[in-house]
Amino acid sequence: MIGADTPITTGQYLLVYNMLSLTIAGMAAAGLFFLFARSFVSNKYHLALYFSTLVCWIATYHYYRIFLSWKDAYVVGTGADAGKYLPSGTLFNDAYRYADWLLTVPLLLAELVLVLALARAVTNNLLFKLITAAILMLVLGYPGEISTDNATRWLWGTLSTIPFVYILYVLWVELTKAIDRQPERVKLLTRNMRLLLLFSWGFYPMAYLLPTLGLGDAIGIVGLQVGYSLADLLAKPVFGFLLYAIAREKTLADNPKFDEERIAGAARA
Ligand SMILES: *C/C=C(C)/C=C/C=C(C)/C=C/C1=C(C)CCCC1(C)C
Repeated sequence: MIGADTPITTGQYLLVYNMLSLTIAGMAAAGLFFLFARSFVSNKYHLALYFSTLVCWIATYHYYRIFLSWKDAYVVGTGADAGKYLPSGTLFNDAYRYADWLLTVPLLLAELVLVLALARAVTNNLLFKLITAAILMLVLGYPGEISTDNATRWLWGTLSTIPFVYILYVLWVELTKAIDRQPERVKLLTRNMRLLLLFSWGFYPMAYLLPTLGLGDAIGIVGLQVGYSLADLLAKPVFGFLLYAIAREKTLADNPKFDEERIAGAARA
């Protein structure tokens, strides 16, 4: 939904404003954390953590732009419209989200596959399938996103759901296979990651459909922004933390002396 074309209450305006602001802070801080956290995992997981940082910082930038665009799209109402925020006439640019997802979704998929630490040929094959499907999902979702016509939104939404289900299916099967090969602690974390993935990615199509449910334009616009922001916080920082925890457990399972060696190494340097 491009364009804020309906008056909203002050509470609704501030809800989105604060949610976007919180998301900027969360993404920026998480990106920094993943950068430093690499010292606590073995070398083979460093790339996955760099990808987590990239994902969070790309999102920080886009959320900052969405935040500014939200501010520009409304003006405070006066007179009979006091207590409301009215469309300013400036376009609210939601295309930032799709630009963001085109970059961050492939990186998130890469991050996940890297942490599984599979054989190289398997990794490449998986990444090719997943990233192709992800791009298809986003390209098919966009025409529906910018449409205010319910039938158009449902049509493109349904088409976009086909590659979406394929991605979840492939990840579910691969993660389930991976779980069998892991030490006990890692098993539990990998199971949680599988659930978080399903839960957070499943949030996006729900937020997308909200404007078509006849709850009113204001609820549609506000719900969409809050829903996508929550989903992004789960799918990027929270997901990144779980991946870090898995990489850390696997590092210690491979080498129980990892921390002693790390500290000794630091003392020598
Ligand atoms: C960090 C951003 C992430 C993980 C974005 C994920 C986005 C989706 C899973 C979007 C899915 C959609 C559908 C399944 C149908 C309707 C259109 C979309 C693009 C919202």
